[in-house]
Amino acid sequence: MVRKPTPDDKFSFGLWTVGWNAQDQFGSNTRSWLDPVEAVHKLAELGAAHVTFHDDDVVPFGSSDSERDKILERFKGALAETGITVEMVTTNTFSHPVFKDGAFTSNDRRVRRFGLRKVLRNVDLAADLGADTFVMWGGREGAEYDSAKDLNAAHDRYAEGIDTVAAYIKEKGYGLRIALEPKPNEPRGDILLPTIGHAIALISTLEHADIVGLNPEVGHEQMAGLNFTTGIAQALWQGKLFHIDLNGQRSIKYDQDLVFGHGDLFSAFATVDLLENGFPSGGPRYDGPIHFDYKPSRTEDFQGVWDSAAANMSTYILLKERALAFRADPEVQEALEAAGVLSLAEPTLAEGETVADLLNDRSAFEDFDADAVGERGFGFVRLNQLALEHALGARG
Ligand code: ASC
Ligand code: MN
Ligand code: MN
Ligand code: MN
Repeated sequence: MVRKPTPDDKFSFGLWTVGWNAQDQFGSNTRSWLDPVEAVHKLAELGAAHVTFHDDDVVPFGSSDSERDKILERFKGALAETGITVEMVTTNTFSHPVFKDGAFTSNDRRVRRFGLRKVLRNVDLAADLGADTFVMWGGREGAEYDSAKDLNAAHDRYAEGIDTVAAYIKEKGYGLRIALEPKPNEPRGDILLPTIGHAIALISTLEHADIVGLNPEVGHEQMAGLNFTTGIAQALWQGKLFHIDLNGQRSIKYDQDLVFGHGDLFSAFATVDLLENGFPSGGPRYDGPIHFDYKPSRTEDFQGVWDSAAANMSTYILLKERALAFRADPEVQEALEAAGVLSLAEPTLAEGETVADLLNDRSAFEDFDADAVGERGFGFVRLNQLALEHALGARG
């Protein structure tokens, strides 16, 4: 039996996840609309602590101000009744036809200005609800055709848009940080900021880079054939892992948004190990919410929706137990030592040593026996097997 999640687990769900009506490219919806108020109650029962949403998930696009106020009042009532809080808010700048060529990078300036206004209005709501993070997934910022976009100007406009929102957050004194969410493709043929690395590079050019970081999604990196854990490790190292989207993906194909662990399970183990145990020799830690961005498969009815929501949390709890046991195992500590994992934290030059000192150190080069040192075995396979046996629950 897996223990039941509690709010201390900091589990969080997008309302668009359990609320997805399962319409896809090839078929109409297999489930009906889910009232966000019902979703909040159900997620609270299951043990979640937070919800997140796109503006349009709660307030339908085009609602009048008075309709919006009424809907939000009712929504806030559900939050108050359940104790669920909103830790992140994001903006839908991808569904309406007006955004078919993007929002911040649309070739139509009127759309860029409308997109910015939609985002800024939602920043106010995020602050009002006490969220910490404002996610930007630029799903339509991209192209199908290389001739369709001036890519120099597109990066200028993307940076301009993000900096404008960041400046607004600072001007208003909101306690919000922006988290960009990379994705390589789908719904556009190619999306700008396709991976964690691309996004970090753009952030470094921003005027307000200090409050802009990342919201990496497991499946989005894996769609690009990349190692998600390696990606978030670099984001952590650079102080940019502001938020996370956990889900499952089975190799390079369309965005599956499976339950966490239902894709590459052993990679999910490594992700939880990093989130819960940190780096082997210390370093920056993630302490934000454990946010799931998955889609209950189209085959599921509402029972399946709630089973799948619970499955994300159960998988995380199980992997966390296994990851803690892995690091606590003396045999693993010994294997880490033998593999040199812990010695990587030692700087390559000694304290105070200069390049000239290194050049004068004959033991480092002239007298260095590369052939002898080249014979060393690192024992990584043994270490990996220990990880696998822990992941499978075969050890302690
Ligand atoms: C988001 C986010 C995504 C997309 C997608 C919309 O806010 O994190 O990955 O929107 O879930 O379907
Ligand atoms: Mn996805
Ligand atoms: Mn996501
Ligand atoms: Mn998604």
